[in-house]
Amino acid sequence: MLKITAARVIVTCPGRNFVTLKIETSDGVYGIGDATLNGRELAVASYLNDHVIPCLIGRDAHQIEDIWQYLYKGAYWRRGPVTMSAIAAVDMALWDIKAKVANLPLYQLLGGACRTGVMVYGHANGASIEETLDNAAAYAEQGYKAIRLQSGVPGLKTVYGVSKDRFFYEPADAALPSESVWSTEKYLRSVPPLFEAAREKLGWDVHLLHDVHHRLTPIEAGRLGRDLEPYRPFWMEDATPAENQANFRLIRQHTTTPLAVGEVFNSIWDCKQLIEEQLIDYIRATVVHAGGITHLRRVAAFADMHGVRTGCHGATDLSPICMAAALHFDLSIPNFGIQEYMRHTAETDAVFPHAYSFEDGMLHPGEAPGLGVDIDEALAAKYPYSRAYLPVARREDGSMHDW
Ligand code: GCO
Ligand code: MG
Repeated sequence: MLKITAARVIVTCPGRNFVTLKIETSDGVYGIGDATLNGRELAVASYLNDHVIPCLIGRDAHQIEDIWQYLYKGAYWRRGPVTMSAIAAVDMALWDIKAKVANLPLYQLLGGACRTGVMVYGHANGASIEETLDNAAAYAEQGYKAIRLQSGVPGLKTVYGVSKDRFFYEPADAALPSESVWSTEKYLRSVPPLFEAAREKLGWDVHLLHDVHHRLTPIEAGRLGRDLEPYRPFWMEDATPAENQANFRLIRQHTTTPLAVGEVFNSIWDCKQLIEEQLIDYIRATVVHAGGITHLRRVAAFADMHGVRTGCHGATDLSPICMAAALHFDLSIPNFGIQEYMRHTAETDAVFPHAYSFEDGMLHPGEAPGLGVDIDEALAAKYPYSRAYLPVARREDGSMHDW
C-alpha cells in the first residue's frame, strides 16, 4: 500500500491565478494536479481543503479508480465544475504518482503512444482582419499546422478572443467583471470576410478554426456554419450554449461545417446526447474541468464509438499541469483530433517547470516519469492570489447575453 500521508492546495498568481493540489505518500513520492477554475479559483480550493483532503489521508494512492468513484458516487451532490475540478486534481495527482512509481511517462501507462506527437492550434487575433492575418502568418512561420482566427468586429469596442498582446491572452482581466457590448448582427457580418481573406493569404494547407463562444442561437449558428463552408474551417466552436443538447440538431440540419463543443462541460452526461446522436465532431472537455484523466478517458471511448474526436480545451487558465496531463492523454487515445495550445507566460513556466515541448506544430509530453511537470513552491509563494473575473457581455439594449 502506498499511503497518502498529506495533501495541500497551493494557490499562486504568476500573471494569472492557478490552483494546484499536491499529494504526498508514505514512500516520499508526490504527485500534482491542476484544480484551476477561471474566476472561481477559491471555490475549488475550499472544496478540496474542506471536503476532499480530509477523506484522502490514509488511503492507498494506487487505487485511482476507487478513489474517483468514492469522490463522485460517494458525494450526494454530484457533478458541477467545482466538484469535478476538485476530483480532477486528485485524479491527475494520483496518475502522476503511479507513473513516477513505475518510472514511466504517464502516456505509457495509458496504453502507450498512438502517434508521434500532438497537433496543436494557436490563437491568432487582432483588431482588424489584416492584423489577425499578420498574426496568423507569424504562427504559420513558427510551424503551426492549425490556427484559430478571432478578429475585432467593426462597430464593437471589444470582442472576446482579441487581446492587446500578440501571443498572450488573458480574458480574466479585472477584479470585478468588466462589461462589453455585443451585437450578433455585426459579428455575423464580420466572420465570413475574415475567413475569405485568410484563405487568400494563408492558402489551404493550414487548418483554420473559429470560436463563437456561445454567442449565437441555433439557427444563427446554422447560417454562420453554412457561410463558412466555402473556406473549409477545421471547426466552429461553441456555436450556441449547450445546456439543451438537442439545440445542435438544428445547427446540424443546416451546415456541414464541423462542430466542436464542451470546454465548459464537466461530465459525460453533459455530452451524452451530442455524442450519441452525432451532433458534434469534436468534444472539447478537458482533464481539469471534466473529472481528470479517469473520466475523460471514458468520454473519449464513448465518443470514439460515434465517430467523434477530441479537441481538448487548452487556454492559459489551464495550468501547465493540465496541459501535460492533456498531452499524455492525447498521445494515447485513438480518436484524438487536435489540442488547443495557448502559451503561458515566462513567469508561469518558471513556477511550473515541465518536460513537454513544441516542435513543428506538435507538442510532445516528453519522457520524464509521471506527468513531467513540477511546481516550484518557493517561487509560487511570491505570487499571491489576485481576484480576477472574465468580462460579461450585454446586448446593445443593455440586456445580458451569453458568455
Ligand atoms: C478557448 C476558450 C477560452 C476561454 C477561457 C475561459 O477556446 O480557449 O474559449 O478563451 O474564454 O478559457 O476560462
Ligand atoms: Mg473556447
